[in-house]
Amino acid sequence: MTSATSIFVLIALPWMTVATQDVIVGKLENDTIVQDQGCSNSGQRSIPRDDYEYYACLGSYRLHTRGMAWNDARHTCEQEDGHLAIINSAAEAATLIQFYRKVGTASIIHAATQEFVHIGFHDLYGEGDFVTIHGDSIYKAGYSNWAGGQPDNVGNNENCGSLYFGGGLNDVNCQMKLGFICELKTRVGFE
Ligand SMILES: [Ca+2]
Ligand SMILES: [Ca+2]
Repeated sequence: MTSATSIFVLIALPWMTVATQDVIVGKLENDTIVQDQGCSNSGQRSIPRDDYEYYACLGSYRLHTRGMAWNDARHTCEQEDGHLAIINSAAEAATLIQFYRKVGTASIIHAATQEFVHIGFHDLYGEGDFVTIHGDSIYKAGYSNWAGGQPDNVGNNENCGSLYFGGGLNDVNCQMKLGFICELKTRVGFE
């Protein structure tokens, strides 16, 4: 090896190493499985999508900003291999509210209001019997913090679930067009 070659290697190798790592990290983020780190449920996995935001130890979420009726929103999430978001803890609720605020209410269009969004619970089976779209009581699912005065079943016709921008659950008319939050269902043991 000539001295000129040695100098090239010394200068070029660190740069080449960083470049290679960049390519690998990009591929991991786009194509493969992310491993949760530092969670009590470490080892659970979630497969991210570019249009979903991933939160370690909780899941991946997307806030759809074009308003839809609750059942149309439910179908849209299913088409993305997800489901309307189900809240299993106060931590998950806080994260969704943080996410909602980050996207911003102003970005929600064609909606009756920007103050709340559809999520995955309802009382369509029995008035006042609020269950997740997977059929569990919301109390059993782990989060049932209603906004003040809710549920109020306005017009005896509020049977779908939503989450307030300011925090807390609200029952709403299922036909009301609202933004909505989808959640990927790829985490083993999580809804
Ligand atoms: Ca109701
Ligand atoms: Ca209500």
